[in-house]
Amino acid sequence: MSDAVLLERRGEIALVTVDNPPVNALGQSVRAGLLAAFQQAEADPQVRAVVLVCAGRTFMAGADIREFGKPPQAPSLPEVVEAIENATKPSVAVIHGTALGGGLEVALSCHYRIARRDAQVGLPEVKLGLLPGAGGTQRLPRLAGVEKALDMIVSGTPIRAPEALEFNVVDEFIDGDLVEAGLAFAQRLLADGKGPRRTGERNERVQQAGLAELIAHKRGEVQKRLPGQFSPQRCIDAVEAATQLPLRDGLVRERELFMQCMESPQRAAQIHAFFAEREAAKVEGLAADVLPREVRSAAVIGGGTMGVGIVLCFANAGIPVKLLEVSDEALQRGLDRARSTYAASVARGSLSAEEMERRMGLISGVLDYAALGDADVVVEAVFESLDVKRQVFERLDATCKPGAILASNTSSLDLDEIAAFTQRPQDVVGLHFFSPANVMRLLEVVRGKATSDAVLASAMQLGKRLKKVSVVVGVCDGFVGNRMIFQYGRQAEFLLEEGATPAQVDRALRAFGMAMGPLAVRDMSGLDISHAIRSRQRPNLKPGQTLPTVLDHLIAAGMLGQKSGTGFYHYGEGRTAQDNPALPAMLEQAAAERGITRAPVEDEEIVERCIYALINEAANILDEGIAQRASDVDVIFLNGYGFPAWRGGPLFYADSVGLARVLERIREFHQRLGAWWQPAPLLERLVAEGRRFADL
Ligand code: 3H9
Repeated sequence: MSDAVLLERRGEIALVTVDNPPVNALGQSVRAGLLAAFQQAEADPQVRAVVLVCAGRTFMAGADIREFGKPPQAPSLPEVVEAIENATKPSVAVIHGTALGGGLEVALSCHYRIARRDAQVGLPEVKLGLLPGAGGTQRLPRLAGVEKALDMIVSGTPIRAPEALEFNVVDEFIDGDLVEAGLAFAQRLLADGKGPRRTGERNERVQQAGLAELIAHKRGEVQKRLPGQFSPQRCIDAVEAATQLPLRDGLVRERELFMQCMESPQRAAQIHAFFAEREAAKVEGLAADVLPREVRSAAVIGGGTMGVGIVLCFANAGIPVKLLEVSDEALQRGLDRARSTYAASVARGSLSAEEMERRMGLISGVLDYAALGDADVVVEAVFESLDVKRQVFERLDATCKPGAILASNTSSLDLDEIAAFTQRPQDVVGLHFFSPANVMRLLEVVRGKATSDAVLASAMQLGKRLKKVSVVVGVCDGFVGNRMIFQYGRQAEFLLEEGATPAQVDRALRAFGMAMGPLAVRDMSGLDISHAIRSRQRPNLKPGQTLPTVLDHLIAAGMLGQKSGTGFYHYGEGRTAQDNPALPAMLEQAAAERGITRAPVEDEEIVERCIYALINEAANILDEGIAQRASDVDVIFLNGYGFPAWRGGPLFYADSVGLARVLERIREFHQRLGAWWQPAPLLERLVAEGRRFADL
């Protein structure tokens, strides 16, 4: 037996306990321990049934991802689950927390499954560029049916225990002590004379009529929704095998497909993304003994789209929150907006009416700063003007209790200047939410010059409670994400002036994998906003840095994007984007102003110009210490800007292209296009030293 797995005898029952913190991942020692325990139980004539439980906070959360890409070590997980399923004594998996991936596969190979009501089960392998490789694609359809199994395996989204019960994945709910519940269930099995019930032998649900059509439909849908992604289609292939082949052959097919995914570069990128997200939670330079401040109540200033989105984040996390506005009318508009957002979720079925009322009950509206005196954290989400921020922060300084965290949601102003409006700059931090704040996962936590360790740690902890992916960034124009996106967006506009069309630029970048094209995004967020940022940046341009002028022409014509019905595109019935007929003449004029003639542009150039602009700027950001690490930049782009997870983020992608190649292209662009393409010194150093961003 290994240290991670304990085998005990409880009368006629063998109790197997997995104890491998933090998440009971199925590393080699757990696999070996499980195999040995089930073999011993099988061989022991005194044992009549086996109960499998996990210690700590969760059932097994999957294979040990850190072992992927290394030489395999016996026993493999498929061997382990086969031994469990084929045993002649009935086995019971007792599930709490999250039974995920290989963890659920182990549970599926047990003969019975019981679970806590708040447990979740799922096969999230697809999110790592993989598919379930220890029988999950063959056994889950046999229990839950092909349609449900396909949904779960292709989306990777776990289901909650009540749904698991409905779909036969779980047999019964349990309360109280896991071991006691498991033993009681096993004793009942024995008393009722029940023996093994092998999932792999339950063929009825994989042999129904109409499955071929169901699978073909799913394939088409995934092709459309997730173009360019390798593992979702392989997931479908594997489930299809369950409907066409006997278990043994289906398992062989699953293994082949699993190995294909394992070798795919997309797998490496997605696993990088997984660990990058966890790494981002770690803040450099924080004293080990720093204690985050407790947040029991919150306040948000400003009831616009952003402010209300932030209010919803607090209410969703169960934190009472006050919304402050300047007039009754504005306050009512904000509260109405909160209610109507929840009502839309209720209409969609993703929230119960009862839960909506509970959350609305946590939100209260106030008109007077005096009402904020007891708030543990205040987030300002008012108009982006330093003057307006000054008024807000001076009043917060005068009214908030000592130790309150004073946060600004500014997306581009200087946080240090904002902090200096108060007598307590150490309590000021940036919380840069992304719109819509209640939906987007990214939170840039801006560390000002004076921000104290305790306030920074509190902000990170708060981000986790709000279910955000929080990344620490330093102070500069646009922080990390927007500073990079300025470069990307500017290239998109230059490319239009040089001869591309909005549809071509957007199509090329969507084909690369971006969730939306850059020009469609601009139209959505409003061209007046882009124009205002551009105007603010104009005085700070360096010699040789010129700006595209197409935006000026659009604004002059009153074309502000979706809100005015026309921008880079024209929006007809149902908001479908069509060509803007006025745009070609504007682009001709812009080209003439630059002294160039418009000519066709290759898609490859579009992708390289936009993506390499991100990479070059990210290298400067790292050099200046604005981001803590290269993988943080990837996390920001994956969670806030629709960068494809299967490419791992801009800097993982740069490493995979090869930095020498990236630099070579940037140097060419520098020669041809001028100052914006000044190669980042860090990129030059890395290439000279033969290193990658991952080596930093
Ligand atoms: C699989 O199973 C393949 C099989 O089908 C076939 C095989 C043949 N391995 O997320 P947290 C670490 S593929 C190694 O912050 P939470 C994590 O890095 C796998 N390490 O906690 C972190 O370490 P650190 C399918 C893992 O409470 C620490 O645990 N399974 C693994 O917010 C805490 O993690 C999945 O994809 C792992 N599998 O969330 C599930 N999982 O402290 C992946 C976590 O050093 N895991 N760690 O930074 C999760 O979704 C979440 O971790 C979980 C807990 C929901 C379980």
